[in-house]
Order: sequence, then structure tokens, then C-alpha cells
Amino acid sequence: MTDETPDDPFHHLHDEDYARPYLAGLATAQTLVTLAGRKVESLDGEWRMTLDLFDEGLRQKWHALDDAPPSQWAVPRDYDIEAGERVPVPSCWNVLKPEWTHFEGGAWYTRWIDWTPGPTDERAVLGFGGANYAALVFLTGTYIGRHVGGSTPFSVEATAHLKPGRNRLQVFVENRRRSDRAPMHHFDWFNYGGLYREVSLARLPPVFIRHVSVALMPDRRRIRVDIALSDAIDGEADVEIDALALKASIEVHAGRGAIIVDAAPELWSPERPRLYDVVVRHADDAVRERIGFRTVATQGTDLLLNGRPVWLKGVCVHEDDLALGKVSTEADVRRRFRHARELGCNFLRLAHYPHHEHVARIADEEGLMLWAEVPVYWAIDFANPATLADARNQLSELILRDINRASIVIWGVGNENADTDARLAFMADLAATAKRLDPSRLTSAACLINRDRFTIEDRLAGHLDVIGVNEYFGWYEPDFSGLDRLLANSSPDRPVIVSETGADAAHGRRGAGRLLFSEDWQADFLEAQLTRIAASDYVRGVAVWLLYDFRSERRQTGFQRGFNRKGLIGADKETKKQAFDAYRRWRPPTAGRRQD
Ligand code: GCB
Repeated sequence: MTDETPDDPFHHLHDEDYARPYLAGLATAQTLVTLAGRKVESLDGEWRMTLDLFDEGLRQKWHALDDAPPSQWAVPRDYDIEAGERVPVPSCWNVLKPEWTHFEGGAWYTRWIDWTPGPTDERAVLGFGGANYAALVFLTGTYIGRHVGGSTPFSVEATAHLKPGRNRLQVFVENRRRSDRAPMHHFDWFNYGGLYREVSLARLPPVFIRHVSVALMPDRRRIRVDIALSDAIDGEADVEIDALALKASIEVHAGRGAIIVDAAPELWSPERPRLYDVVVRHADDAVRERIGFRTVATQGTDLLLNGRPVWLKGVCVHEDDLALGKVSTEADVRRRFRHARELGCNFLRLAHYPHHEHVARIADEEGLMLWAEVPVYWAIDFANPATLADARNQLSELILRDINRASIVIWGVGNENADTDARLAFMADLAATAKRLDPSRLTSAACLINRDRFTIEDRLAGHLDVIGVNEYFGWYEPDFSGLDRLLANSSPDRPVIVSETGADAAHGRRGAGRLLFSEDWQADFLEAQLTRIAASDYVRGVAVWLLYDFRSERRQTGFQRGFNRKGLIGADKETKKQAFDAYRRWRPPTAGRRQD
């Protein structure tokens, strides 16, 4: 990929086609290398960052400038790496300086890599955990790849571009809200920007393992192992699970191989989240993972975990932090899970986009079940093929990243999207994509309610395993009669999860009755909701909206002040509201207690 600067120094002022050189080299699920279970060099730490509201760096090709200090410039410049701010990576710029809080635009991140070449045929891959929303990657002046989609990982091969010694890595990250993106420009959370997840560099052999998937078959007596290599070669790989005395070789054709082997692992469950050490090898490459084995399925309106009916008592959570924005530390994830456990939950819905990779890893260890989803939220540009390609790619990257996580039981393909033909085709495509990439899990989405007939009614439901329903009767609607009618009128042929219900409460606001934004009404509302939900004979789970208050610019009353206040706990992640206790006391129906 070359991008030569024309001789005319003012060419960039009139060139609105400036993004053209950066269209090639799109990193997708096809080019993703799962770096889990490998040794990598971390590129986190201090980087330089320069905001770029006008895409000026792309217009002027800032990446092509050398590192010379201003004293050595022959002509003036508009960019000087050293004049950039020192910022930590991962981070979101919105929380680093008050004047950057609402910045929506681009930013240039720069750091240097000292490269000592390894064996001649070694390959080097840069791994990015997440950059919101789009990113362009440059190595010492050369454009080497880009990515779109704000919450999924991507890989860019750097083999041909790394030189012995000092290399300059630059990433241009851009978080504009646009109608053709997923999410589009209107959503109920905060639009954090930046290189907000880990960056790493992996040294890999000439042919390396791109992905591995190890899953229990529905009969729970066999394990299926799939392997995908970087190159379409024939050969042999092997899998080893010591604790099961399992060792098998896998024939690889054109870079892909699969094997099904007899095995009777102890099953992973919330009560006993047993994990096994699994090693998959190909030539000099090895991927090591800790994997739990379980099955999830539906039968009529039942949800089955390991063949047994299960009821999901859950809570939704956003990736949002007063100090860190969208950065999730391990301590933050563990706190989330501690609070979920305190509530007696066995389930979390990770709203409304893929959360950090370690969330599902820790949930595997701690025995929590997860719903993970893509931000196909509200009024997506459903008729736009590029938007579909983006959403499908985000879903594929999420699935490839987390395919070995027992905790994830549901892939969510969307949330509250208006019922049009274009939307049905778009989301049915996503549901089919999820099934194709991962037949071992269930699909769902927050579906629609017919508000004339008060029934759960959505043409998409036929394409999903589980029907999600977000409903706020008693909050956005003045009473619960709509919920009573909805539950009585609907007769779904598959399990329903109330994928959201909740009410706002400003901490400390007290009062009797339906006093909006009071802690008391939030708690009373929840109790009224849960009593009705528990009495239904087809609802198999609820995910209360939500664990913590979170930033949302749509919410500007005195009670909200830029926050959605439906948290059972405040935005400080400490101050519990009355409703926390109400939900903690509530016991879900016994799974399998049903009238059908
Ligand atoms: C919803 C949305 C969620 C909002 C929530 C609310 O239905 O799915 O993203 O934040 O309602 O608080 O209104």
C-alpha cells in the first residue's frame, strides 16, 4: 500500500477524496488472529496523542512526516508528535481532560517499537482489543491496515513493515456518530473514543494457528475441535486435554481441520464452573486455553443447561466507568460479578456491544452465564449493505474471540429495532451468521411488542432461539396493566427472556407511591414487575436494567444530569439504592416449574 504525496504542497486543501488511499487493507473476522492463550508483547503504556477534528492528518499525511524536531524543519508543519499529549493506552480521551469530554472526531496515537528480528521466516501481528469506532494503522510512515466497529478486536500483519531498531506505530482513531454505523448516531449510552483496549504484538511462526474452537457436542459425550490456520496448507495438528487423558491428531486440509472425539468431561455449570486446560498445537505453534464444557439448548419454552431446565435471574450492565470511561479493568469486572452474585444472579446481559475479552473469561471462572451482543441498536441503516457488512463482521469477530467461553450462552443480534422488511432481512442474516459460526449457542434479540394488541409479536422471532423482550410497563407506561395483558395474550412457542425492565432513581430521593425518580418507586416498581414475570409460564429469565447508573447525554433532567439512573447501584459503583435489596430478596421461579 503506497500513499504518495503530490508535489503541490496545498493539494490537500482541495482534495475531498483524501480517504481513498486508506480504503484497502480492511481488517475483518477473516484476518483476525485470536491472541488468547499466546505470549505477546504488550504495547500498552504511554503513547502520544494529538486530536484531529478535521481529518487533517489524513489530508496532509501526517504519518509520512519524519520525527525531526521543529528546529530541523525545512518548511512549517501542522503536526509534531512530541507536541501531542502523553496519554495512557488503553484509555478513552473523554475522561482525560475536561475539554475533551464531548470530543467526537479523530485522534493520532503514536508510540515506538524497538524491534529485534527473530528467525527469518517469523511473522509479526499487531493485535488491537478495541478502538472506537474506526482505526487506521501506520508503521513508520506506511499505511498497513484499518478497522471499523468500535468494540471488537482486530489484527494487522506487520511482518513486511517492521525494520530492525526503532519503528513508529501510529493509529488514527475516529469516533464520529454516523447514521451508517452500528450503533448509528442515536443511542442511550456515552460515545467514548480512543484506543481503549490493549494493544499487543505477537511473534508467530510462518504458518500459525488463527483460531481454535473446542466445544462439547449436544450428546455431552463427545468434544469437537476445530482449527483454522493462517495459510491454506495441508498438514496435521493435535489437541491435548491432560485431565481427560485426551490426545488426538487433527488432519488439516487447506488450512482447516476438525475432529470429534469421545470424552466425558465434568460439566461446567454456575454451581461448579469446572475448566480444563486445553492445548492445540500445529508445528511450532501452540494455543493454550482454559475451557469449560456444557450444552445450552431450548425445548418448547424451556431453556436447558446441560439438559436441565434453567431460569436466568440476571442483570444488565454497560461498560462505563466514571474515571475510566469504556475501559474495563479486571478489578472492575470482578466487582460487577461480586455485585451480581450478591443479588443472587446467575446471568448478566452485556449491553449493548461486545465487552472486554476478560469479562467472559472471568465469568467462566466464576460460573456466571452471559448474553453477549452487537450494537444493532434502534434505527440502524438496515437497507445499507455496508452497514450489514459492518454489523456481520462485528458479530463474527465477537464470536471468534469468545467461542471458547462456556459462560456465554446467548448471542444477541439486536435491540428494539422497528419492524421493516429491511430490518428483518438484516437481522435474520445476523442470526444465521451466529448459527453458522457457532451452532453450540442460542441466538436472541430484544424483539418487538404489538402495542395495539398487547402481544409479543415480531417476525424476527422465528429466526431466533430465544425471544428477548424489553418492557417498562409501570415506568414509561403509567401502570402495569399493559404487562398483564402482554403476558396473558402472548403464547410464544419458544422461551422468552425479559431482556430489560427497570426504573430510574436518583440516590436519596424518597417518597411513597409512584414518585418518579424516587428510590422507593424504583424498588416497588421492580417488585411489581418481578411478581408478574415470575407468574408467567413461558418467561425463562429476566435481566433487570441495570447494575450501575451510566453516562447518557440524552438524559438531562435534574434527576439525571447526563446519566441514565436505572442502576440498582449509583455510577460510583458503590452506593446501593433501595431496589438493590428488593432484587436481592427476590427468588426466581424454580426452573422447570411450568404448566406446559
Ligand atoms: C431500552 C434500551 C436501553 C435504554 C433503556 C432505558 O429499552 O434498550 O438501551 O437505556 O431502555 O433506560 O430507557
